Amino acid sequence: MSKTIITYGTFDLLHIGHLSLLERARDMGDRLIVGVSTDKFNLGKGKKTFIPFEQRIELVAALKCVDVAIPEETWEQKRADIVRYGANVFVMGSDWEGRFDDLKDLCDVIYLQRTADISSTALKQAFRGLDSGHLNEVQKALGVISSILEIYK
Ligand code: C2G
Repeated sequence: MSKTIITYGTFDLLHIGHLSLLERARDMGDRLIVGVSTDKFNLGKGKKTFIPFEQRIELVAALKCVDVAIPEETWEQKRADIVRYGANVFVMGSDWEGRFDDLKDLCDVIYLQRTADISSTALKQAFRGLDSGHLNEVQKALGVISSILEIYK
């Protein structure tokens, strides 16, 4: 009996905390579905992303531990997604502890320990200290990463 895991996130400036969460989630089952927050949805969360949605979902979809990446456009879509993909387990990091317990009638809800000392917010703060020239270099470098992924598609 195959086991499907589902999780959601912004995954801005994809970092080891995101990867660790996704790999631990994948290891709990046979298939991992990941909802990636659109830029519009993030504005609703009061989050301005550094990397546009199209690149964030491409980077997440390229990860070995991710089987399906879908857009996350609303808070409410989780229930329909869980039914649509037959998810057995909903996983989030511990910073969301308790927030999605209402989904327990549909599937198991598990919160995994968040990775300490790294966050997209902290990375963005570090970038804010750069002048615009350096910031352009960083964005170009990040753009190079997604074009490299094109080659390996
Ligand atoms: N995470 C983690 N360790 C970190 C940073 C993030 O384990 N150092 C986890 C979060 O707990 C979350 C996932 O990685 O489970 C994605 O984190 P974000 O991209 O910050 O997601 P967020 O903006 O919190 O959006 O509907 C749910 C929302 O889409 C979650």
